[in-house]
Amino acid sequence: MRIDILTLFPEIVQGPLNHSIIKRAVDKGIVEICYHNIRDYTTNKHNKVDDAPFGGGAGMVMSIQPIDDLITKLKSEREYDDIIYTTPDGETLNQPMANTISTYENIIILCGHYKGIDHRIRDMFITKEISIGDYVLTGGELAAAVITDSIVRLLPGAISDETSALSDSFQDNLLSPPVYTRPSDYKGQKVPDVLLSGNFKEIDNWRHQQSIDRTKKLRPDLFK
Ligand code: 6GU
Repeated sequence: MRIDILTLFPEIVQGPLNHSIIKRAVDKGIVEICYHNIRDYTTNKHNKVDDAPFGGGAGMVMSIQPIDDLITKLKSEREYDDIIYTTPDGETLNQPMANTISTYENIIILCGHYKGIDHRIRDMFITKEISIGDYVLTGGELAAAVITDSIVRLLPGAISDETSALSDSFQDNLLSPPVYTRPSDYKGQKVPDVLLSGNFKEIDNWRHQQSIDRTKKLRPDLFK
């Protein structure tokens, strides 16, 4: 898979993705993540990439020209399955969305910043608009990192234990059961006996019941 990320602040997106499982997936060649600085594409002689909104009002709007040139160049080089724009008014990211996007070959993620992008870019190019929740961030960069993380960890080979991604919270609309590791007794706080029993059928049953109980209690909206 190839992910092209278009942003005025590449460092913000790169930071969270340059560690752990996602970094390893990049190093193994499972995914290619290409960062593009929109400022490199402006034809403005002062390197400007934004301007005041027509009609007035506070804040700046990202200009159409550099984004148009960058997306047009990328589209001339390969076909994209989706061109995503990160925005608080998009569809809220969830696990089924991440699952679907993880099956794609090439995607673009365009990060909004300031007041957003000139709306004509959305009309011309954007095929999907994604928000990561009902709160406002300074820009779409952290959202792009979240979306990318949720996709890349699902790619075959990204997580060493193949079954691990499928048993995540949300994959079956159930939260994960509690987990423990050594020591089994820490200052008198003990791990549930069943996990030390060696009886794997009982352990499976216990974990499943814990998932159901925790989902009912913590996320009744997920429980159907
Ligand atoms: Cl995608 N962008 C911004 N700026 N804020 C957000 C968001 C995106 N998702 C939730 N809040």
